[in-house]
Amino acid sequence: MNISPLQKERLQYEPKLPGMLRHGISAICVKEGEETQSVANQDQIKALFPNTYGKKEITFEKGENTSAAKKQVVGVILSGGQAPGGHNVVTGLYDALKATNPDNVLYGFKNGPSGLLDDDYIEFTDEYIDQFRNTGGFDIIGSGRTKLETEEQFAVAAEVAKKHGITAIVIIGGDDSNTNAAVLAEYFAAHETGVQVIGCPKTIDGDLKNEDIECSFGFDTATKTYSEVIGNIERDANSAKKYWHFIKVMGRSASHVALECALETQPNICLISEEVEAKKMSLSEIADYIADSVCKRAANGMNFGVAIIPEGVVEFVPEFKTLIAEINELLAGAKADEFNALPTWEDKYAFIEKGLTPESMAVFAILPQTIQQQLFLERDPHGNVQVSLIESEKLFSALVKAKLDERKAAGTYNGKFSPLHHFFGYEGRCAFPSNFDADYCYSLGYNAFMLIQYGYNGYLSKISNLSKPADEWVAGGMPITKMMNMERRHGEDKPVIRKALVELDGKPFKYFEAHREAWAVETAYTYPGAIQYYGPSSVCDITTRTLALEKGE
Ligand code: FBP
Repeated sequence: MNISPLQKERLQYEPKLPGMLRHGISAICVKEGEETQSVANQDQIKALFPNTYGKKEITFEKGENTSAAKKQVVGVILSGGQAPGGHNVVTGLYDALKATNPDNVLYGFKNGPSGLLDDDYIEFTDEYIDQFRNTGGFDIIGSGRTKLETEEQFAVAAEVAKKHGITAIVIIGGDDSNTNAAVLAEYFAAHETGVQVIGCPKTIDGDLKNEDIECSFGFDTATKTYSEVIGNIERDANSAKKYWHFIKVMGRSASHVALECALETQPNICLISEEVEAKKMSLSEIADYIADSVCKRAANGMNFGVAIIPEGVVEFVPEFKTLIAEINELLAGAKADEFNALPTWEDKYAFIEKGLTPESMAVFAILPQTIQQQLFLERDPHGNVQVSLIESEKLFSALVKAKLDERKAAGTYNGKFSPLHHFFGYEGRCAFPSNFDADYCYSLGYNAFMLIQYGYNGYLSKISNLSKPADEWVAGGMPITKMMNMERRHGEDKPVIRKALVELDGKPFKYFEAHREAWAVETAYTYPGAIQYYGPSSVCDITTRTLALEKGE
């Protein structure tokens, strides 16, 4: 196989484990902590998880390994969007499993949870796994978005597990996948299958975190990758001095990625969806906010700038949410055919005008025509508008342009506005994991096996103290039920891990808030440069600004 020089080097990199896991498998013992309670709705969660609720949190320590000698046959699944480091979770799991007993077996179910249901798997060997050490991507077994959530699916999973003598399943996924891991763990316990389930916290979006999980893996590498290119663009903007760059960054719902990139690069503007929602900002208010920065900078002779737009922002604009709901209603059922049969956009526009409330029509009317058409063309299988496909970077630059035209006409602005658009998302999801993610993920996988070996079920692999050097990291496990509360989802009350949105009273946002007024007017850009894999630890092993600020560093 032809591999790049960097990949060749990275295959040799030895990920760092937490100090307490460094003394060899035979010297890892368990320290049990307190019994746990769910973060809210304790009675309901306890009733739904009678076999797995209330278990103790645990940490691993140096000491005699007292786990039962038993052959382990483990299945691993990668679930959802790619996140750098996923391969290392698998290699860490494999190494701990083989170091414990060379006869242990690791299966990888292919293409996400559907691989388990379809009994589509590979058995890992040294030769196969060694090609993937410290590399990005999920191509080691593939990923998928099938949800494991119904009793029928659980019964199939139990059958497949029985067929192969599987003793444990490791699910590497986000908040939804780990919620489902907890439900599967409860099912296996209730049906006395003897199969354990362990989860690992993954997502570049950074929205699977709570008082136990300091961050999900992949967030570090993805945000460093985006920050590198945003910094490069800032430097280009400051060199050419002629473009305003509107940069959308991934993060389906929460704005952690946008905020971290802003902390790393100090752009002129960064929208935070959670703030937009809290302040009930309208599209027009957001456009004015950006236009103010454009005007102030133009007045100082700077007709250039950089604005970061979080992918999910439009869904946090209350009036836009209402508009989407009305459009979904307008095209429900047979009305979609009636609409699609109309020959011209003018006819369609008249249909829309008749169907929307005046308030929503006013919002619709200010959208650029390409976005208006996108709202009606790109629909999911249920006929709903696919908000994630809306090019919000273009939407906001068009709205800002309209504001600037008005200001020009009023004589309050006399600059030049040439916008350019970018979307950074997929570029960061499969990057070579940073040293942090390579170490963190390997530790998560290694630790997941220790949880299996000690018989835990329905636990999330937990590595904490992450802002410190790896030898000070703390390895252990937390019952997933501890992280759960009841939420209304698709018309039903469900037990779920709460999605962590950006906290407006949290330290990362507060830092940003304290500086953004200056950044909006000045050119205060910072250029993080590319991820460094080799060199001084002060450059290679640093984690995110978000984590450092959260830890008060
Ligand atoms: P996960 O929540 O599964 O980790 O995925 C998050 C994400 O990377 C988002 O940032 C993005 O909106 C979405 O996946 C894109 O999904 P897809 O890969 O299906 O296009």
